Amino acid sequence: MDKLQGIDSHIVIIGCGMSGIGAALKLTKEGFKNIKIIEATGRSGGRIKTTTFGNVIVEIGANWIHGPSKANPVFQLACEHGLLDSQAMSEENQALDVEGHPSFQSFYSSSGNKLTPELTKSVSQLFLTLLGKSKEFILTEKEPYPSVGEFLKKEIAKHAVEWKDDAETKKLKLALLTMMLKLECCFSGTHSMDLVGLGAFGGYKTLPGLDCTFPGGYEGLIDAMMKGLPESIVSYNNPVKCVHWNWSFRGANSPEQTFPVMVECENGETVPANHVIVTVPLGYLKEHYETLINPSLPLSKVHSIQRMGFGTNNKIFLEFEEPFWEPDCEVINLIWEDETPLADVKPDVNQFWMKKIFGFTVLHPPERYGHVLCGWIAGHESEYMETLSDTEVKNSMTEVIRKFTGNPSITPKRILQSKWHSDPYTKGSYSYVAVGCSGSDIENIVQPLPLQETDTKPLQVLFAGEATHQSFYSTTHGALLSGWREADRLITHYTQSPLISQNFSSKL
Ligand code: 6YU
Repeated sequence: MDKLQGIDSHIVIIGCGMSGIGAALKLTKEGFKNIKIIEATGRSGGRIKTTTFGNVIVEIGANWIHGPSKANPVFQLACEHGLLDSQAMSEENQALDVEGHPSFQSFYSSSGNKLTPELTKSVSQLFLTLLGKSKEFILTEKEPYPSVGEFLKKEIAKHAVEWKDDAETKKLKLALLTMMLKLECCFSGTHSMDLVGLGAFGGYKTLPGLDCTFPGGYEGLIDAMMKGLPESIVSYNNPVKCVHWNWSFRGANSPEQTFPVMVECENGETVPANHVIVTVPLGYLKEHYETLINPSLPLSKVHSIQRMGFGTNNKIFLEFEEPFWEPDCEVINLIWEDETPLADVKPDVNQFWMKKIFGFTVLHPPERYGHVLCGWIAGHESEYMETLSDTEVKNSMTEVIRKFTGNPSITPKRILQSKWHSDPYTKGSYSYVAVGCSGSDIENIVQPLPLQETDTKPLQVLFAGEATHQSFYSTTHGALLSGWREADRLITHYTQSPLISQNFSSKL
């Protein structure tokens, strides 16, 4: 193989999200000429999706750059394109390290009271310490319990017996810890922390830098990246039905040429290729792996796709005439006083779905956003919410806010909810390492086809996307790095010289 041959090779990228665009850009910059992106929907960006809500811009999908600092390629690109404000780009912001965890802020309880900082500080500290401990099992390779949830609950129980507080305070502390577990479900994109594998939990790595947002919207980065690609490179509204590989297909325009892979679209179009990079979300892959790839995926890959977790985290935007929160408040946490992590109760999802909301983030600054809150809800309750109308959700939110503030007249003006689970090309929000999984499951999913590459059976189907990144899964930077990784794999395939994307920002 040589580089010239590579430049002429036909490469199809399935999916025009961060990973697919990242792969296409790297290959284009390296001189590859025949690249095509096939995207099921009518837009680029995938789970990066910015929209308007009244007069303001909101994010339906990815919200923050997690760990905006030098090692984060999304941060680097955003800086290069001038998409961040000066505070986000400052050295101080980049140096702050909160280990990926947002701060706990205002705590409203279901009896309409605010909890005191004395109470909330010690409980927050306990939770963060236990969470830190749960990430250490990756080092020992031993798990006292299969899941993060079970470990946290056992530790909470041990601490609770030592508390010297009165019964009411103890109850409030346990209710607070329940809220923190719900927040963690949103963070991990899972229904319950009982589903997240303890041993693998520490495999997710955080980067320094205080999480920041895009003042003009995350999609501004997608637009900027797309400008680096030829306009006709994407075929939109064109869902791929099947990737046929390990065969010999004739090219439509050059019948003398044969290709080992052929992409078949739902509309009947067929696209022959030398290589295909599959970047569809894990949620989609879980539902369609049996028909999406022909011949079928090897069992090692199938088992890992089945084992890995992919859950739902949704947002509910609410606009108000006036704020009911303090001007410096960033997060409003909701504490249901009757809840405890120590009771093993099966929640009634349909009736009490709204109790799964851990709280609301306040969109800052008010000069840009007005008075808008973003509620966060994960898991089955979140998926149930997607079946409700905006009016039904708005009514429930009004009830909850009135109950927690004790103010019977607060009414949101406008509402917008995300629906990631019902999205047929995503089927959820992002991946997590589930009970029984390890980093080797991610490695298995990454493995290109054929598993054993030979001269007669060269590299054909490659896999990228957030769920394929060992330490940054569930993030936009994980997605981008995975796209670069597979582009590098192809570049190396033709040049045989390892190209490592260390100096990525200067190349793109
Ligand atoms: C981040 C954040 N963030 C909130 C919410 C969501 C996500 N993420 P894409 O899906 O983008 O592209 C694939 C394309 O394929 C797509 O366009 C499809 O239409 C297409 N496709 C599918 N089937 C097809 C077919 N058959 N034919 C053709 N095309 C097809 N990430 O960095 N910051 O704040 C958030 C958040 C509500 C839904 C997020 C965040 C995740 C990112 O959005 C996501 O990873 C990337 O955009 C994915 O890009 P991609 O290219 O891989 O797929 C300890 C521990 C815990 C671990 N978790 C901690 C991290 C917390 C994660 N983040 C928090 C969540 C928020 C708020």
